Amino acid sequence: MNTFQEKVTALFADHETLITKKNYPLAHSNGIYNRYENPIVTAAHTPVFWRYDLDEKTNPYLMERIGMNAAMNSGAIKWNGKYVLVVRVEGDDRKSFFAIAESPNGVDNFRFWDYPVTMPDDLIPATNIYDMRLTAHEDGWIYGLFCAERHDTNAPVGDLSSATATCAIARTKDLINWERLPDLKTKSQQRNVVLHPEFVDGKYALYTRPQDGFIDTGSGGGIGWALVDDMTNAEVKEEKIIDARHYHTIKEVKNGEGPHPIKTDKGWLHLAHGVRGCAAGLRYVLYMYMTSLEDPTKVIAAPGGYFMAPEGEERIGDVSNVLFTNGWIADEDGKVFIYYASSDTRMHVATSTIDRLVDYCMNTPQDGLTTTASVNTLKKMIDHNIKIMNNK
Ligand code: M1P
Repeated sequence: MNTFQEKVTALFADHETLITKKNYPLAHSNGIYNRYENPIVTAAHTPVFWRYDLDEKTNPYLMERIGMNAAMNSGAIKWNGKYVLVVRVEGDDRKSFFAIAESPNGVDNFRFWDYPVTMPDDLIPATNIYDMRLTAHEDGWIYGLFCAERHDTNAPVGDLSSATATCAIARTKDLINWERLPDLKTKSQQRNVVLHPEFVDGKYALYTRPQDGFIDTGSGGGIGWALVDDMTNAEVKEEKIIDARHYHTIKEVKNGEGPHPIKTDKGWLHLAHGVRGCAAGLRYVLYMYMTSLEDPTKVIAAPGGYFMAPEGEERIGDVSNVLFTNGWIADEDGKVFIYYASSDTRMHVATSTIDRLVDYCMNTPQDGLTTTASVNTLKKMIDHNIKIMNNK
């Protein structure tokens, strides 16, 4: 029989083995990006001392006292030379909180900081907060925009499920001390709101996602755009849809901006999620688009279909059939680390380059919105390729 101390030592050793496991790109790639063998952050990556009381007097059976259920939808930023994720950790109690995990290389060895983020409350405290998008804005602050969820006070008595979604705003200079600013004022509910990294016409620019209800976007037509004067009292007065939803596409039911777009010499590169309904429920996939440098509200490239969809183990989890992203990092050399969560359960990375992603956006055929259009697009490529194959 192992002693208490031996069991503690084994727990730490197993944890260390897990978080230091090397991660390699999968052999197969579609030429656009590389997936990796292992998830990069999971609930099991959270420190042992978050989950176990290590005192034999108060925990003689060495039981897990505070269970962690998931490590998912993470904001990302390169910080002091490290690849840093603001992970949405969800406890067994269904409450999400933010915690920072950093890696020296962006693909493995993600290690959580000792303490989770202490996020100050807004005037009306939220029940749950999640899905932070990080923006190092040209004003010098790092902003974190995230969803604040509260019980809907207008719900009928006994309805303990209806909730409201609001965009919460905080800012920091060191990722440790966060200043909470008032929640975004808008006419509708909002989730997936993202701050553009540059001023536009001297104002802060937001990607929004107006929604009629907590789940249903309803009349909210897609990803919106709004200019606000001041992030310390942000209010959306006018909002226009820049990336609309369409019938029978991967973003028929809803869509939402992922991380803030990356600036390239060809335009702003966007990563987003699109949702459609099917007999198995909602299916979340990732897609891309580009907007103009001169007018960031103008879409200049819209590759048809999805960029990434759940595969293998990614398909299964707390909310199955979901890929979601709210973080990516572009290195100086053009390498891009795409951080995505699968099925509201675990975090993964895929790597690509700015050049490849721009090529993907500019040269993938658009969705023609009908079968006839899709078949015509396919036939064009076949004609072209048959000519090439015959000339060999
Ligand atoms: O469960 C899938 C996702 O559902 C929501 O995304 P959206 O607002 O687009 O519907 C969010 O709750 C997100 O956290 C979650 O991953």
